[in-house]
Amino acid sequence: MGDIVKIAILGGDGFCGWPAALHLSDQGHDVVILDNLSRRRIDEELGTSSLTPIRGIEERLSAWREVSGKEIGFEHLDIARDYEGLLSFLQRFQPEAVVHFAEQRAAPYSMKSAGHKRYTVENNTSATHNLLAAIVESELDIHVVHLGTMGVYGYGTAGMKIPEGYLNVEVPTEDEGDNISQQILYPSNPGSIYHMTKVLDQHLFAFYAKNDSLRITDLHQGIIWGTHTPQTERDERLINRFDYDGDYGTVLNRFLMQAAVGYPLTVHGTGGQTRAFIHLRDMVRCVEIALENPPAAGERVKIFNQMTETHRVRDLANLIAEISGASVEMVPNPRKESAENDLHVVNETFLKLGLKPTTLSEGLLVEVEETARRYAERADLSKIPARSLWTAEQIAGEPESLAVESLIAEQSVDALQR
Ligand code: NAD
Ligand code: USQ
Repeated sequence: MGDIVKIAILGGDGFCGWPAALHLSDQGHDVVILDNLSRRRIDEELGTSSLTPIRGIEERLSAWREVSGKEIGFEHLDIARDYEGLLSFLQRFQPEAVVHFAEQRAAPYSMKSAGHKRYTVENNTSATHNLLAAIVESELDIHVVHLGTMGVYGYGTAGMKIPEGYLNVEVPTEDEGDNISQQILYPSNPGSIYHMTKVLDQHLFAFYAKNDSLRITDLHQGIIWGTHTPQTERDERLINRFDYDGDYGTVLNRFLMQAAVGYPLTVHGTGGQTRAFIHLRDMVRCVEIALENPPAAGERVKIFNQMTETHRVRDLANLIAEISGASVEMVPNPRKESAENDLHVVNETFLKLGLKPTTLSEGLLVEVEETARRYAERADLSKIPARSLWTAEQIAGEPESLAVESLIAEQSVDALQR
């Protein structure tokens, strides 16, 4: 982006939002973070914390000021529950763009109990809907860039590459030979309540783009790996979060952390699940590219597949075991998901717009593992196993201790909502 742009980062204290805010500020944009710090409270609820020693938001911001000479604003605001606060912020700051990261993003957390399901649906859909309604009420022209997920599609191929959001279909009419061609949203097939909220988001976006001509880009992102960006590395006080626990840790970073602390790599089921991945550094670059290429008013929602490569879980485990000497353990899959799947995805838009993918390399894997080793003494190994079970049958088959854990979890999420 050539010009200085006013950008609000919703969820800018999180794993993706923080490095994205630093990257955009580094480029000279006027950045304000909105966050209710719920992710930090969820760490308390789960009795876990980032492996890396993340600083409080105020210390983060003053460190950035000191290191870069640049100012990032901060508003402590709950986007899902404080509509008036959000509207008044938009009217005051008048951003040209909003990047929306502010949702509960862990599939296992969303499946822990009825309370966690309800919290995730209410938080995520209200956050998204409040934003859209507030933009309309403010009468401002704001480009919304939302972080969605590859998981809205499910992880099948249906014999074709998964397109970027829309599927061409031919509908037979009653007149023989007279078919109608149209594009529809690719059929959704979410695998968790969390992923399901991103499906609901898609429909909210489609409605507001059609009805109010809002300009919206939805980034269907794969699993992030890596932990640093050039900005977060500039000072230890700017360090990014590193989730490794069974609810929030994602597979590749978890395996690298497990290798670093000498814990067997926890492959769920057969490890035949194929998933899409993208490095954290490419994520911030993709957000920048999306901001530079907004849809026109009246155009339908732009959907980009934000991923650079696909890998099978057991192949990742074997690769990391080879590099690090870690052992691999096949554990019963706590989720309800296909034992094996192939995944082929179109990701041409970002490549055409200049993304140079940072693909999996031994050097980068070792870099993450070294970060994990540096902070290994902060790890609580009892938090590594994934304990969130997807179905009543799985829960019925578990020892009583886990059922009690689920009850305690239900009570603590109630406390979070209050
Ligand atoms: P995160 O949990 O680290 O960050 C989310 C941030 O949003 C947190 O700081 C949290 O406090 C804030 N937040 C949540 N609800 C809020 C509310 N109601 N009001 C204000 N702030 C709120 O998650 P992340 O890994 O940074 O993910 C960011 C986004 O990217 C999510 O929407 C997620 O679905 C998407 N995404 C993440 C990944 C990944 O691998 N991490 C992959 C694909 C998509
Ligand atoms: N898995 C293991 N062992 C582990 C952890 C995970 O085998 O120790 C497996 C899971 O069973 C699953 C796969 O690895 O098959 C991916 O799990 P994950 O926790 O890395 O990713 P997921 O739950 O899909 O969620 C993450 C982010 C979410 C984002 C999504 C992108 O938390 O916010 O939307 O990745 S995607 O997967 O493309 O839908």
